[in-house]
Amino acid sequence: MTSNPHLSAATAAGAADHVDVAWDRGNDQWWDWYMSLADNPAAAGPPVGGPAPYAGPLPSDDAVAAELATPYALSRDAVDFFAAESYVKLPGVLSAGTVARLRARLRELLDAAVDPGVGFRSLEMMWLTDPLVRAAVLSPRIGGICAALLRVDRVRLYHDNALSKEPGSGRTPWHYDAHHFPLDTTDVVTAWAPLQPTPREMGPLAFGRGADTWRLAAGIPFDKHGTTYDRAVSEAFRDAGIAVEDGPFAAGEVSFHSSLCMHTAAGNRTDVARMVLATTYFADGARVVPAPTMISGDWQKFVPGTGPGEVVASARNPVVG
Ligand SMILES: O=C(O)CCC(=O)C(=O)O
Repeated sequence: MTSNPHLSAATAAGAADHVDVAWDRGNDQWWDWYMSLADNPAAAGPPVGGPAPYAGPLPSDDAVAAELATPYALSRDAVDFFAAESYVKLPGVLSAGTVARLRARLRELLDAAVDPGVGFRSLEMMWLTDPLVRAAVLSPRIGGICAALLRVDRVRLYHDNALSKEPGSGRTPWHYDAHHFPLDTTDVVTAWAPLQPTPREMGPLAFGRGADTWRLAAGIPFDKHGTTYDRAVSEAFRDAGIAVEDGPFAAGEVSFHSSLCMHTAAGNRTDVARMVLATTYFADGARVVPAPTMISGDWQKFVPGTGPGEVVASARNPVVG
């Protein structure tokens, strides 16, 4: 077995599915590792042009914050769809101007912090220092949607994430987030907000249909060194006839997926970076699991001072919405 170059000697040790060891690098390195586990059998097609940049005037930070503070008219059908499918895509959560403003800010933050040579660039905890990102991450509009979808009174923040899949970067492997987040609840939801219109060729987030589909993957041995897990999940879904929703996102459309939702994303074969603000929230009252694994990354950064078995309610986990 060839060891994965993104792993340290400690995390590489043992069998390919041995993950009961702490992650010992940063979260950006975690993403580099995780993306390397994607099976990229063949290019899905030729390079194509990406979406045109937003042409209208950019709203002020205050206007963005005001928009993000207003409630979203969530339909009963959307809540029912989320319960049945473990994800839902909602149109018009953000205005096109807000999308463009957030894209410009996340680009600045990523460019300042992350090596431009990396194909999948990530940055988290931006909300602690950037007021515009804070308005989005602590948005009553987004937090309200998440609480309503989970049918709970209150959600707390787990973390924010800027994710930039650069032109030419490959697939995101199949996974479900309950495998990652060291939280003892599956009442966890990620708001995945693309920061441009996102056609299929750009690799929009794609979902395995059906709330129980994760069970097909639960018995597949994880492979921390290579792509066998991702490939086996694809095969299991094909054999079971699982439908995959991999359609485009319009500007301002946001998807919400639970931690049991199986999801993936195609590579980006456009000439524009696929930028996303992905923010995760959980039902108030959740605890840290007894034994987090290396798949949880540098999780202490997101829940400082909170050990295994303890309720997650640190200053970095405010109630949202
Ligand atoms: O953006 C991607 O390609 C993956 C994101 C993801 O898996 C998530 O936000 O849960």
